[in-house]
Amino acid sequence: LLQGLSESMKRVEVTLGTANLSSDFSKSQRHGIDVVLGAQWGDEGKGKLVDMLSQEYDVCARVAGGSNAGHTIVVDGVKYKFHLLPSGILNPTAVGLIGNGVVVHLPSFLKELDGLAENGIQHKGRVFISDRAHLVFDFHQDVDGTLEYRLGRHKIGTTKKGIGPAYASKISRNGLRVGDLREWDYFEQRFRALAEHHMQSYQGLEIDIEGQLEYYKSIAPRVLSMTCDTIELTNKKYKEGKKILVEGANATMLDIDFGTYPFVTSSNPSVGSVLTGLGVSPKKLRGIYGTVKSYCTRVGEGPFPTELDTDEGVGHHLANVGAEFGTTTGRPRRCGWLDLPQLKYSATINGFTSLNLTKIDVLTGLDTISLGVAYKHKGQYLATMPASLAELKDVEVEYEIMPGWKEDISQCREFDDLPENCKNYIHRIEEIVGVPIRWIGVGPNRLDVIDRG
Ligand code: 2SA
Ligand code: GDP
Ligand code: MG
Repeated sequence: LLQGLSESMKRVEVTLGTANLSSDFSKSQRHGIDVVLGAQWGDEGKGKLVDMLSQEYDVCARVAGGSNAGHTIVVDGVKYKFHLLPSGILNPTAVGLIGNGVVVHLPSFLKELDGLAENGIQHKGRVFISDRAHLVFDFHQDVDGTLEYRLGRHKIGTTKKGIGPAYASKISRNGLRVGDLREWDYFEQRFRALAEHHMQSYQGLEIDIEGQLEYYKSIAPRVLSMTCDTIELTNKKYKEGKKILVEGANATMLDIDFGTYPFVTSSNPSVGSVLTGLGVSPKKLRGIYGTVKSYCTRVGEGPFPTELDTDEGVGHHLANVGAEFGTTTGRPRRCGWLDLPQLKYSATINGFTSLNLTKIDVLTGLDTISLGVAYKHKGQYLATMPASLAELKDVEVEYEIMPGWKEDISQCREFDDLPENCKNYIHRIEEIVGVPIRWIGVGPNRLDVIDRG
């Protein structure tokens, strides 16, 4: 009996440990940089929040990752897909910054800019790229594919956009940066050395060095016209009282340090990258908005404790109603129930001031909704997210089962318009995670959102 009691007390501690909702200090008037981050495994709907918020911001910045990211925004039924550019660029008065922490594949960057122009979105003079941002070359993408191929059934499931190999060049100190294009001889010499190094390291890899150099020489003037010291620019804008929004890419569980290593990306998509990828002091941060899908998805390999089979039942419902396909690669996303031990871990790391709960409309029609509230391993409750993949693969998730709702909620614009069972689900998440849910997404369109202000 005593053992049972102590187990259930532990369970209460694990699930309700942070039941007091911390206040959202970002609502205060203090001037500061606001940040939108992914709280799960990505694709939570960060782009949509950034697009909504950006209407009130002067600067929107990307700070980490590269063209692996994919943000879909729907405005008046028109879909926009962003990979390298900040989604906030849709605000015609906002400036878009690509910070020093981003790795940039220039052909993709220029293509995305041209795509904007084709859609009638004027970007001249509004896009700036850091001279310190590292370059992703085509051969980095080839190497990404080769490494995945070599791993066979142990592959990471990368987007093959060359992200890992480009960050590897950066860390190995033989990478090239956007600003290197300013001094052609230096660029050429370092490019030749980097290309040779890769050809020596990967048998069979062929790089058309002369063709690549010719291409980079030809685009250099266009790229350099948008290149600047974004550290200086950001801090100057901050000083002038301009409103700055950071658009996180990927998500905390894909973080190279905090995620399910090695099934992660090669950057820090959590809050730290705002400092290292933009060059601002932590004292300047204000709102840290964690974006959370009302269920969980993951694209690529790696452990996923609350995963469901997407061929049938609820998993099939989530994948289909939620249209869960990768924005960059079109791959089907894996789906499962909302995982609160994971979300609490993410909230601890990032210090979310409020949450943006998206896609709750996708849960409409389910008879019951399961909420993952605790992890157990070998019969014992776990207080933290295990670092060991073997342990994480083996965790048993304890669920609370809540009644669902059938009413169409897509037109709801006030919290009180939502069905009682939907409100209970939201309240339970807040109670367990201890962070207020400010935004609730009820559809993909810009206006399909409840803002509890
Ligand atoms: P990479 O390419 O080296 O960063 O891949 C390493 C892991 O990171 C995952 N990853 C992502 N997960 C979710 N969304 C991402 N962006 C696209 C999207 C993905 C797509 O918005 O849908 O289209 O497939 C993204 N980018 C990287 C990846 O799956 C690996 O697990
Ligand atoms: P991101 O990478 O976090 O920006 O997210 P993605 O754009 O990759 O994936 C999120 C998808 O969900 C996009 O297709 C959005 O249009 C869509 N979406 C965002 N919020 C909502 C919502 O509240 N309801 C529904 N049904 N779709 C949403
Ligand atoms: Mg995405």
